[in-house]
Amino acid sequence: MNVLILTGAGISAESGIPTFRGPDGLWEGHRVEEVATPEAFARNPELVQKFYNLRRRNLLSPQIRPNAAHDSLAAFEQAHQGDFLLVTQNVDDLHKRAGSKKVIAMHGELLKARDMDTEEIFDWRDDLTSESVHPKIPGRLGRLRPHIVWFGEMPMGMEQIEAAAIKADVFIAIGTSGRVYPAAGIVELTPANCRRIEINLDETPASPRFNESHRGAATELVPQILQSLR
Ligand code: BV8
Repeated sequence: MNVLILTGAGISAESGIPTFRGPDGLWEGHRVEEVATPEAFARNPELVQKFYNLRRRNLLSPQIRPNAAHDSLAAFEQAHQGDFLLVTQNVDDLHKRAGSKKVIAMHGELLKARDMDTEEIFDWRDDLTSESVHPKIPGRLGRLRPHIVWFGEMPMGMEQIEAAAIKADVFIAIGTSGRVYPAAGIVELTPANCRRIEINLDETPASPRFNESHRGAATELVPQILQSLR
């Protein structure tokens, strides 16, 4: 049984990381679509770097930890015989910290930085500023950006994601509002006989595309539904 999982901000909400489009979905009065763009970064790099520096610091604070939904996905992958792929839209590292191995962070990773010219990618846990120095070239200053996929940029791993979608027997979308493409379109790529399951607190624009929509919190429903697949 080939299993494909797609997670969104809702799976990290109970770990204390705010979602994008909930009541607290604004950042300093900006919608994520306004700040997370190459244009915003070109126009006001300090504002965009600050947006990510604050989120990176928050992610690294001790009270932010994987929750039962992250943990149950890692345990399921460990025990699963067939193909398994976990695609996340989240830029936090909670799936990796929970022990998930086959993870594609299709919108990038908050704890990585990328050189804007050489495209080199580095682990990065500090603030990123215009003074940040290339880890291997001491004289190279201010050419580092967050390794994040902004609106208008191509998500990571799309070929691998599409290859997994077309042969999925089970597709589970967890804690995503189904508003951002191409992530929200992955469900459409799964075969007609694929069991499509949505786990979300609320109805979403994508709900009609699923065979089963389970309403409730990820920490409660994800362990239950994964258990039923064993
Ligand atoms: C691209 C990184 C083209 C930044 C993000 C059609 C096709 C293709 C593109 C488009 C299209 N139509 C429009 C577009 C453009 C755009 C787009 O989709 N715009 C939207 C707003 C309409 N897409 C893009 O720009 C993408 N790129 O298309 O490139 C291209 C083609 C060729 C060559 C070059 C380029 C890039 C999109 C990626 C943008 N980056 N993130 C950052 O994180 O700062 S997107 C951002 O939104 C986050 O990654 C986030 O993950 C993502 C989606 O949000 P969700 O994860 O779903 O979170 P949300 O808050 O919305 O919802 C949370 C859900 O959880 C809710 O439903 C809630 O009910 C639920 N929940 C809450 N608590 C719980 C819970 N559920 C269970 N338990 C709980 N406890």
